[in-house]
Amino acid sequence: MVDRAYALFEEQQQARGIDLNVVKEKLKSLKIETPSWGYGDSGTRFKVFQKEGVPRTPFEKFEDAAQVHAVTGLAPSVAIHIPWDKVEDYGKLRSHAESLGLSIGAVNPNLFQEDEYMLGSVTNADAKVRQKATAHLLECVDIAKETGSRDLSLWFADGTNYPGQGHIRQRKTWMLESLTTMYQAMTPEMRMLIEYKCFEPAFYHTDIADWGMAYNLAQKLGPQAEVLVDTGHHLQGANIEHIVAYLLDEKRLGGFHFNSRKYADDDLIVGTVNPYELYLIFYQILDAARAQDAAIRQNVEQIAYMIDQSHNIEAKIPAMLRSVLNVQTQFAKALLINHEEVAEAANRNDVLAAEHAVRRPFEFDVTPLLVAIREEQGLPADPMQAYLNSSYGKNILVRGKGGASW
Ligand code: AOS
Ligand code: ZN
Ligand code: ZN
Repeated sequence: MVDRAYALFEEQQQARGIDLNVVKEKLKSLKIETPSWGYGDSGTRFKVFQKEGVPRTPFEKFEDAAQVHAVTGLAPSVAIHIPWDKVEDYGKLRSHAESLGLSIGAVNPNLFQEDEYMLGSVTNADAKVRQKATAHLLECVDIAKETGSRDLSLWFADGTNYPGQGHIRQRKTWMLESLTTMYQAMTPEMRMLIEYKCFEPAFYHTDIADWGMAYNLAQKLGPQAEVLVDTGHHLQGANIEHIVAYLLDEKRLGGFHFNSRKYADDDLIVGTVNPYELYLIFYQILDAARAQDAAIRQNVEQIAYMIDQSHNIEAKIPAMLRSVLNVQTQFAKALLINHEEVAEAANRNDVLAAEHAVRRPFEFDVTPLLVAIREEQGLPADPMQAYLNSSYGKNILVRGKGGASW
C-alpha cells in the first residue's frame, strides 16, 4: 500500500521533474564504511573515557558494526586500523566479518603512536625510523591482501612545531620515497588513499597539509593513488565542495572521512553541525555523475564513503547509527536536485534562481522517501528506534569496562 505521505511527496517531486524510482535506486546503492575505532573507547587529549560494553577485541568491534548495518542496510564494511586491530589470523577476522554479513574495508596504518614517531615517521630525520615506518606500510599492504581490502588509507601525523625543526623540502622527498615503496608493493586492484590535514598534532607545519599536496603526491605515484577528504581537516571557511568538484574533475577523489566539526578536527557526528555542507558535497558528486567524461563518472562510482569519528560522550552504536543515517538523509535530499533547472538558471545568469534550485531540495522532508525504501528493502522504518528496542545494547554490558581504546 502506498502511504499517503509518500504519495503526496511523489506528486510534489514529479511536478519538479524528479523521477523517484531513479532516486530510490540510487539511495539503495549508497554504502558507508564505518571505522573499527569508532566502536572502541576514545577521548580527547585530556582523557580517554572507559565505557561499559565497549568491544574488547576486533572481533567484537565487527559484531557491533553488524548492528549498524542490520537496521540500516547502509554499512556493510568496516575499516580497520593496524595495530589497533592486529590479529594473529586475518583470514579468521575476514570469515568472522563475512559471517556477520560484513566485509573488511580500508586498512589504516598507524604511524603516530610509538615514541620513535614523536618527530615524524616516514619523514623522520633518523633513517632507521623512516625504514621502520615504511616497513609498517608494507605490512599493511600484506594485511590488505589477506583481508581482501581494496583501499589503504594513509594519514600521517608527521609535521613540526617550530621553524627549523625539520627541513620541509627534505621531508617532502622522504615522504614521496616511502610512499613510492608502498605503491610498488600494491596489487593492481589496490588503491592508496592519501589523507591531508592542515594541523594537529603538529602546529607549525604538517607534511601533507592540504588537498593540493595530497594530489601532487598522488599524481607522482600513479593512477592507483588518490586523495582522501576528511571533512574535519580544513582551515575554517574552506570550501570543501569546491575541493571535491576539483578532485573529481581530475579523477583523483578516492574517498571521504565524514565527521562534523565546529572548530578544528572535532570528529563529531557527521551532519550535526553543518548538514548543508554535506548536502553541497553530494550536489557536486551528483553533478560529476552526469559528466560527459566517462572517467569522471567512473571516479564517482569508486568513491569510498567512510566515517571517521570519535564518540567520546555518546553511546557508540547509536552514534554510528546517527552518522550513517545523517549521511543518507543529505544524500537523499541532494538526489532531488534538478540539475537542468540549476544549469538553465546559471546559463541565463539568474543568480537567485540558480541558488534556489540548489537549495530548495535541502528544505524538503525526505522521511516518506526513506521510509519507502526501507520498507522495500525489508528494513525497519526507524532504524534508530529498532536498535534501541533491541536488547543488544544491554547485552553487551557484560563485557564490562576496559575494552579496546580507539
Ligand atoms: C586523523 O586526524 C585522521 O582523521 C585519521 O584518519 C586517523 O587515522 C583516524 O582518525 C584514526 O586514527
Ligand atoms: Zn580521517
Ligand atoms: Zn582527523
